[in-house]
Amino acid sequence: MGQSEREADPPADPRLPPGQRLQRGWPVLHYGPVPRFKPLTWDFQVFGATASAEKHSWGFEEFQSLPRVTVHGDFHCVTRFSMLGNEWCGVSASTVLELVPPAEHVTHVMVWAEYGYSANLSLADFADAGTVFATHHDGEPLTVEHGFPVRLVVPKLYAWKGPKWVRAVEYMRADRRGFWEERGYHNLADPWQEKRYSYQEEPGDGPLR
Ligand SMILES: Nc1nc2c(c(=O)[nH]1)N[C@H]1C(S)=C(S)[C@@H](COP(=O)(O)O)O[C@H]1N2
Ligand SMILES: [Mo]
Repeated sequence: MGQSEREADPPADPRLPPGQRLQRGWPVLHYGPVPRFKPLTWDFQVFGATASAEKHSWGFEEFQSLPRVTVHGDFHCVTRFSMLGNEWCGVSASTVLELVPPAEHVTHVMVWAEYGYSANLSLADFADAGTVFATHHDGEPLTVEHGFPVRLVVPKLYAWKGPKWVRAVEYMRADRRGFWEERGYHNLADPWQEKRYSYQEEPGDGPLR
């Protein structure tokens, strides 16, 4: 087929970061098994360097009754698919910071999920208005495969920074690598700068491996 017979490609959506393509439908992607939800023992802990030096914990009903927000955000997996314009409803990370203030000198958080999955974030990325502990996507409760009852979403970063099946947040006075950050992914995960892999890191981008 000659070049002239081909339709020109439609212009790329400006919301797509470099190297990403649009995904229709919502794939399920994670490492390991899907955890079973146990409502009686489920809790959401905030621990580490809290201002009170105490660990804080919400039960399932308590967490569900925290103030809620709706945010719109894109979703970029480092394996190169993106979903645009998602609506997430849940508890803003900034609400967690208000209700359980971090101690002075906290610079990073680790978000922990079932089975020890974790992702580290700078306090600034965690406090971003788009960062939400989501319980609903596009008006529907999350399915268990997508993280029910609670997952984090950080729309401005690659999606591995958003653990499904979240159980805890740890306040930290220094950065530490999470699950994928220890296994070759970039500490910072900025999709607009294609910070995908740890070999791209520059001094200061993350703690030593
Ligand atoms: N607990 C947990 N959360 C996780 C992961 C995981 O392996 N375990 N994978 C991450 C990655 S790489 C992506 S792209 C998204 C995928 O979310 P989805 O399955 O809802 O599309 O979940 C993120 N959260
Ligand atoms: Mo991913």
